[in-house]
Amino acid sequence: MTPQRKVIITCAVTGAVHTPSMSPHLPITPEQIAESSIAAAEAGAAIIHLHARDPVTGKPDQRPEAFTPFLGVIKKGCDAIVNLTTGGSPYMTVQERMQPAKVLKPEVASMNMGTMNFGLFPMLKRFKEFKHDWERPYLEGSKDLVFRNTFGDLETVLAELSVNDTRFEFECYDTSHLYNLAHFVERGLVKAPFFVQTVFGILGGIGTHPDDVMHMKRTADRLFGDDYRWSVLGAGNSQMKIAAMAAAMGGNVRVGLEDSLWIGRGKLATSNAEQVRRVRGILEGLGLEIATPAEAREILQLKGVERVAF
Ligand code: KMH
Ligand code: ZN
Repeated sequence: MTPQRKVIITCAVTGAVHTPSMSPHLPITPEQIAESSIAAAEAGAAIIHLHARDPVTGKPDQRPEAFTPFLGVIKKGCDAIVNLTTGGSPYMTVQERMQPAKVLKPEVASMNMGTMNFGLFPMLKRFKEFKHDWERPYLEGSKDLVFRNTFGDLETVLAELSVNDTRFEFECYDTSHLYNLAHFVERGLVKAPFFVQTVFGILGGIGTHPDDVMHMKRTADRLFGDDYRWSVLGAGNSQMKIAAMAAAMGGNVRVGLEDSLWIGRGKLATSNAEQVRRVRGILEGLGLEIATPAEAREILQLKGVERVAF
């Protein structure tokens, strides 16, 4: 990994892991998603990772039309890089999951690098009351859920999005996912510099121990050398610890309410911007500088905002 002079902060503003009853601060409507994204960008996030939800029920919605109402507002309101999910929710098909990025041609789209279990059900221990019918079965159902990302699926996503020069946030939840990525690099389907988001603390993926972080970094260093740019995402209460650890080793960081609802022990974050400000404080405390969107575009060699389709 080439250590960078500046650190890229990604903010994942709503996601599909948490449900509306878990926090009144989780952005749901297009207005809330747009407002929260712009505030996160103003706080220092260079990349905004986006999912969409039904404005009434808060259920993940992967129709491109669900994204367009907030994308225009975000584009007008800040110069942050928009990163669209192709993960959607683990309940959706890959074809469904790919549609927003295919139609809207963002600078960056996420890509989940392997089939895995994706256990959301442990959250039922903490959250017991739900406002919407879909929330409890959504969490319970994850016991028997397979988050499908076969080699065929990955090939399809790579092929169909690369034609638009969309680049990827390669989400790697375990060491095998790094090897899957290495396979596509070897076949010439992924070009340097590529952005590797190592994900810690999802039940079904690697844990959150410092040894886990080191192991993912060492493996990525060995497989990719200087060809990759490293970022980390710690789920739940590991978010800031993992960000600090990786930043101290030259990595980039991702925060946001998609990954954690918290800002301290038992204390809900009141906004995405609050988490961005917190991680920014950690980074600056370590003597690191924050990358602007323009600098992040250069580091990741992105096509530029003028070439998106929204
Ligand atoms: N929710 C994160 C653990 C995606 O959108 O492609 C991973 C994620 C997946 O962001
Ligand atoms: Zn996501």
